[in-house]
Amino acid sequence: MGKKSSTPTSGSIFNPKHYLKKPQQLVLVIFGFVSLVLLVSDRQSLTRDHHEVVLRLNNELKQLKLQLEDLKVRDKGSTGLDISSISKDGDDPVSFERREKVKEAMLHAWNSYEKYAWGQDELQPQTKNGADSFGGIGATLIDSLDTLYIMGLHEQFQRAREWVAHSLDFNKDYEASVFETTIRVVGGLLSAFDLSGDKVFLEKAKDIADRLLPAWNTPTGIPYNMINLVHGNAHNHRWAGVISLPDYSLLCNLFTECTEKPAKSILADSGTEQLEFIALSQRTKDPKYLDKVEKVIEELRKTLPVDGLLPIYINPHSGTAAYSPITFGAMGDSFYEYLLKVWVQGNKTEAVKHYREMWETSMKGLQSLVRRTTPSSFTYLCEKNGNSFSDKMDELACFAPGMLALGSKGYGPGEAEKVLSLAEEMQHGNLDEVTGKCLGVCTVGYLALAWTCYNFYQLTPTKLAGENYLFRSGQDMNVGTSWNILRPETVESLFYLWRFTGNKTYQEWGWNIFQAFERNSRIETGYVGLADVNSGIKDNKMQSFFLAETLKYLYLLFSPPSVISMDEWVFNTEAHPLRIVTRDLHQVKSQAERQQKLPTHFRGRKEGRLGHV
Ligand code: DMJ
Repeated sequence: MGKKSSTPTSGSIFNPKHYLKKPQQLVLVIFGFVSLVLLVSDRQSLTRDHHEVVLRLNNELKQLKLQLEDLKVRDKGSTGLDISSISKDGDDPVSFERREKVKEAMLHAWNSYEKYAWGQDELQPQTKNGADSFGGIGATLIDSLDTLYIMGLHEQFQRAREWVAHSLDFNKDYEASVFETTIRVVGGLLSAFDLSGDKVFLEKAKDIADRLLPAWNTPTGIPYNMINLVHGNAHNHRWAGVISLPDYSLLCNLFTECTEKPAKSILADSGTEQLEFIALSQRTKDPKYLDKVEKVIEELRKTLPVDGLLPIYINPHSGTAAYSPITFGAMGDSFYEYLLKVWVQGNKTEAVKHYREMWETSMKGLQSLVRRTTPSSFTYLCEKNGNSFSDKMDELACFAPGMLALGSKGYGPGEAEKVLSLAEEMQHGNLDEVTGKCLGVCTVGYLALAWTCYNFYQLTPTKLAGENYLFRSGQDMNVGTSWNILRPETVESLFYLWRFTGNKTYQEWGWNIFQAFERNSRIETGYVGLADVNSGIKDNKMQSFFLAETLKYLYLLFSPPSVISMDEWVFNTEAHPLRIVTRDLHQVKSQAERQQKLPTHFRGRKEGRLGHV
């Protein structure tokens, strides 16, 4: 078969000579060509217009959904929560007496703050003055608002409210930590708003959040962790991720190259703003806060390994993790906590299902870090760096038993028990009902994290826990860093475990810890930490989280479960309760799109598992 010639013949319509003979046809061709050009360009501009309309409608739809969510919040909380009218079913005289003691401790802490450090960030009780360690934005005052409200300390709450309304000024030329400012200040103000219904708290929350927002303007959307509250220029802690030795800031001062290498974003600092910013979008009806923080999770989800564990340093320019430790302690902890809590905050719907999936994946990773001591078989969580493990656990990681208890509700029966038993103490052997101590024959020992955390306290002379513990074969555990700065994580977990199991042993443990704080940390002018839990030497700082968290969780540990019900509230990582607001399915489309891009180990998992939640 011969090929057709591709050269135009003189009669062909592609040969220009053809049109010399038939000019009418040339006119027709030109007319056709011009029409075609007009049609194509018209279609392009139609598509563009259409795209803009779709974008606008999508935005309006988002705003309407947020208005709907806001109406739900208003419906429940416009007049605030009347704490005094909450049913006290299940209360008992011992618990009543104990929570009154905790309330008295809060009053002592608060009165000292009012007297010596009013409006400043933290009280220094020994020197009887204040310190502005967060830029001078009243961190202790804001962190305390909801605790005062929940304890029914109305006059104190009212005085604090007046200060927020008339004296709180965020216009400070200060390099603030995005994480600390979010969890303490945005969270504290939003919680005060949810509890009281007073709009002044919402306005102030919006003011500070707007100042923090530029921190998320990075190539990946993973935020820088520091920002100037006036100028909005953001950057990372200069020591973060540039060296991987224990005392980062000290070493960075010694080695000048620290400043020259680009610092990384910290996992916990970047993944612990979701609850607050989602809540803010719901309450202001402005999606911009939610958009920023959800983008971070989308980004981290792309690189989440099969075991769900991410190293503590992430490059905000590429989204990739830098070689650095994996831990449930400092700098890792609340990233995992928020994966679960955003799912709870959204009322466990389809729209937030991916958070639960990521959390479940990382809980598999958590189980790979579980170790036991010898000879007493205390359960602990080790840390990991590449392929090597280090037998160290921070007291900070003691939030994990509480998180496991909260998350156990979303599992099917078999898995729920397994996860809860990792959190709880196991009643093997002959135990004292009140103290949980072995009464002679305890052949199996104790197998769970909460028991270990409680023993972080019980094993020291002051009965207060050190900052971290080291585990050596044959020696169980020893205090590593020996200070105690009034941290809340263990009592936080005891609170969750008591709420979810009803086992009063957790109240006893909490009471013992409270008494140790009273004995060691209470002085005439407030509460201080200990520089050393072995000698009992005191420091000079009353941390704002002592009022926000430690005392609040202790108070709730001795209150009936109806006070801040877990069905209606979710606590941020600074113990500020935020109302649960059902997330609608408006995000399902983008979620489905995201699903396409996911590694296969995430696809098609657990369909239906969330069905029985
Ligand atoms: C608090 O600010 C928060 O609980 C945070 O998640 C961890 N550190 C302190 C308390 O120890």
